[in-house]
Amino acid sequence: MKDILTAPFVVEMEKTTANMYRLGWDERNGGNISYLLEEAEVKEYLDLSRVIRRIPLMGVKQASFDATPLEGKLFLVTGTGKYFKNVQDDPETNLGIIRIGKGGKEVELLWGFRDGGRPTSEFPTHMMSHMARLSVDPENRVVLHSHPTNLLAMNYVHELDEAKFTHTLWEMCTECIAVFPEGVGVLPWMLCGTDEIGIATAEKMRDFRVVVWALHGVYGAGKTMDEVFGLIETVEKAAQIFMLIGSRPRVNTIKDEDMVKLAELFGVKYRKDFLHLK
Ligand code: 2HA
Ligand code: ZN
Repeated sequence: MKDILTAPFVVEMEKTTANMYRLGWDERNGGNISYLLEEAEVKEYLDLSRVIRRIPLMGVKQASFDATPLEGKLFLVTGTGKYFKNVQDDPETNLGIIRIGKGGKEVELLWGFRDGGRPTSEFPTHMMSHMARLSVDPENRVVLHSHPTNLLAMNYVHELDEAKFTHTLWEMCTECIAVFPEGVGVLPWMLCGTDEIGIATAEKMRDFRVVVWALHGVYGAGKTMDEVFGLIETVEKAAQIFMLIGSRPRVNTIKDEDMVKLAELFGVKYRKDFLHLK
């Protein structure tokens, strides 16, 4: 068996959490990531028949929650209450590799959470988001939640209408419409760690890879860690420009007609209804 600490997926998770911490997006225990792994890639590092412990999931309504499509699937996931700041120094305590048990109501721990820890309290929302993304993109593997600073600030001063919010972001950097042509979904403030926010997030995830949780943070999803990280950093950059402009009068802007040219140049399918075209 190879050393799990050298596995590319573990190293990628360490680097991503460290980056996000240093960007100031994931203070304290803020943020969580789940990474769907291939059995073949994990088998090189772990004996998949060795279950360390079984962990029932909290925050799910046992009767209605159903993650049957994920049964048997393996995930690398950040731990509840754990700090992104500490992942790189002690991955085995702050991360875990789990296999989804019956209906997704419990998981089997195969590695990690060495101090008796458990997956992020947001894991049910992650599972629902994975199912939603997989239904529209069978290659989706990463779901990530974070509290990017400027995006959060923007939530306090910008209308939370999806079309308007997306349009403003698209105006803030030329390539935004090419990076997230489907726009961003926006949910109103909701209580986190509940079935309700999980269901609402998953519903948005059918149409968007980025879903803003108003006054809280953001969920991102994609095929690779780079794709999801790139999405969030582009949205955050646009929000930063918006906040830097503040209430100063805008002298110049990117026009909707220019955005169309860009989307056409990149050959992306974009939300035409989020633009005001003549
Ligand atoms: O994991 O960010 O939303 C801590 C959080 C919960
Ligand atoms: Zn959060």
